[in-house]
Amino acid sequence: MMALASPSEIAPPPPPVPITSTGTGIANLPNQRHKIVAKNGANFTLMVCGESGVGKTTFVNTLFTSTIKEPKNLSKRRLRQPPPKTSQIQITRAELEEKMFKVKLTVIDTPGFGDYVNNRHSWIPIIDFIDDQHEKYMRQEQQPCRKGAVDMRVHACLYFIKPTGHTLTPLDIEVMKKLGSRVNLIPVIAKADTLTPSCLAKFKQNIRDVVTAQNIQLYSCPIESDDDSTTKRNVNIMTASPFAVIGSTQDVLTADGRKVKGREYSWGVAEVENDEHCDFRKLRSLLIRTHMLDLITTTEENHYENYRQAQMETRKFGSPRSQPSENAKFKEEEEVLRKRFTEQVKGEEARFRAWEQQLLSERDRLHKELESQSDKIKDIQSEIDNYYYSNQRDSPRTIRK
Ligand SMILES: Nc1nc2c(ncn2[C@@H]2O[C@H](COP(=O)(O)OP(=O)(O)OP(=O)(O)O)[C@@H](O)[C@H]2O)c(=O)[nH]1
Ligand SMILES: [Mg+2]
Repeated sequence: MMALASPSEIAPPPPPVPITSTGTGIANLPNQRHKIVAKNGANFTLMVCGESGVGKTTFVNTLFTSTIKEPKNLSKRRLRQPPPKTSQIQITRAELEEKMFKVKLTVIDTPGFGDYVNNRHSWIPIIDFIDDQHEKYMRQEQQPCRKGAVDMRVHACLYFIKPTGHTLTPLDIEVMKKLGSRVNLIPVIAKADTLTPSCLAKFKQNIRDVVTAQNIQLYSCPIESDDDSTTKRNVNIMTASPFAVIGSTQDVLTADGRKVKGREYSWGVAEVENDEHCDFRKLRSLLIRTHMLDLITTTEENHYENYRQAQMETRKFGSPRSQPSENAKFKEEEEVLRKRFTEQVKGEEARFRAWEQQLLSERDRLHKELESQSDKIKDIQSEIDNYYYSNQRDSPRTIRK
């Protein structure tokens, strides 16, 4: 059951931390890598997905308003009201710059799934989109001139989990498995302000257990570092996963007079950028400060490479390659057909076995019948024999013979 956190369960907030467009800390990237990437600037693409109405668009807007002054496509008016339902994939771009280091940030907001009659296929366009970007990049790479190549491969995908307080749903498990094998998947608990701290801690543990049991592949960042404080910070960030977030673009006034982004309740304010209230700051830090480069590198070296290799294998053996947009759909249909076929075969096998069993018991019955009939015949035969024997003994004719 969802329960509002009571004021007694929310710890007093730490002092406010100002976030500005130059406060993203990208220049803290390890020096050599920083130099390499800084030459051209980096492209970083983030995707959000999850069930309908879980707070994805609000989160994207919160991330932008707390990080960048004026993101493209994001008017002030749009930020004042709750976002309308997202009906198609929506792309917002912004540029982050710090100490001459540029990052072109692209955020992909996706329509929520789970509210259709047919849930099974409503997330397929998201998987298609991810595969499509790998495919487009691979084709561009094969061209003689690769200048101006467009790269929208997804470097991190935030999967929003409904704050039910229970565990992952079968739909979550199914979609997370598909995503985890394609992108750096980061689980996020939406609307953390609707759960009490103890309920949230239990929920996080339940999710971790299911992720392990179901073998769901999540992004795991390198934790060890030469510098102890960095290692400590990395441990601190990763132990927070799944990241609980509160989304809000509204400025509200706290009891102690601070103006913060948050959600107002009769008992107080749930603050977006308060580590005691949620993990928003940890998640933002992982994405655009501490692990952005690792997310980009692992996408290139693991996920893109897996896709490229799989495609090359398919082509090598000469089977006609389908478009990635068809792949997921095709695979899905193939899976359904395979399941149906297996079920039919199983059904037929069971029917055959029952029939075989029936025949065997009929055979046994007939054997027994045959045995009893032959016993009867034997009895009759011996009766006849006895009869003849006694008759022959008593007959004078027989004696004469
Ligand atoms: N309590 C609470 N409500 C939230 C939070 N984030 C968003 N909401 C509310 O949840 C509702 C849905 O938010 P959206 O951001 O549109 O959700 P969405 O996942 O983008 O929805 P779709 O586009 O339909 O998939 C809105 O009324 C938001 O104000 C949160 O952190 N806490
Ligand atoms: Mg939306």
